[in-house]
Amino acid sequence: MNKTAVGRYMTRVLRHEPSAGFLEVDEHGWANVDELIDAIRKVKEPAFDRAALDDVVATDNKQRFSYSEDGKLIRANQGHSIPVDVELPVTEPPEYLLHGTGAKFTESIDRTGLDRRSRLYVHLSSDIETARAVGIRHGTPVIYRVKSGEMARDGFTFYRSVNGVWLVESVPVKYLEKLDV
Ligand code: HQG
Repeated sequence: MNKTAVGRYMTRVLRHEPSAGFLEVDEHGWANVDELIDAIRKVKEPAFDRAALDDVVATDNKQRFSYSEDGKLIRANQGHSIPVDVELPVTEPPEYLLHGTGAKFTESIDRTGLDRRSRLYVHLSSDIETARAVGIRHGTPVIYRVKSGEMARDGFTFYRSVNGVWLVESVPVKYLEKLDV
């Protein structure tokens, strides 16, 4: 089984385009496990089953997916573009967080700050390796340091996903500084 391809397909249908998996996703991001397995069988892996899905969920390198307590539903932990509320806990952030991006975006970011683009939130990380890896996806990486503590004191709400990604609706320019890395 090509786990990476299945995982990519799952992020696409669970975060962005449920119709591509003939699925419905509820207001909290949950989709029916059996329907997802059927979709993966049709589109990617004819022999896919629950054990294979358990394996994809358990071994995903960013722990992108969770089951409901009864195991009948599944959702992406974060990263959606469709409007869902995955009931993330509001969490007090550390004094600083990081955002990795591509050099091609910095002129715009320096003018307008970070905004959520096609996703529901701006994604932030707490370590430099992750920020760099996120940035490299967009070309030459650039890392911003975000004054998250000051933002929280100014009333911004931060959420922490189960896999350690920090989320916030936007980051105005005054809370950003480019790191020399
Ligand atoms: C940039 C992956 C111009 C922003 C990763 C980013 C992450 C602006 C890009 C997760 C801007 C959006 C999210 C502005 C923001 N002007 N560019 N005003 N504001 N941008 O992919 O943060 O594998 O939607 O800097 O690991 O790169 O999907 O966000 O470069 O955790 O689980 O617009 O996706 O995780 O790109 O990545 P993305 P991201 P998964």
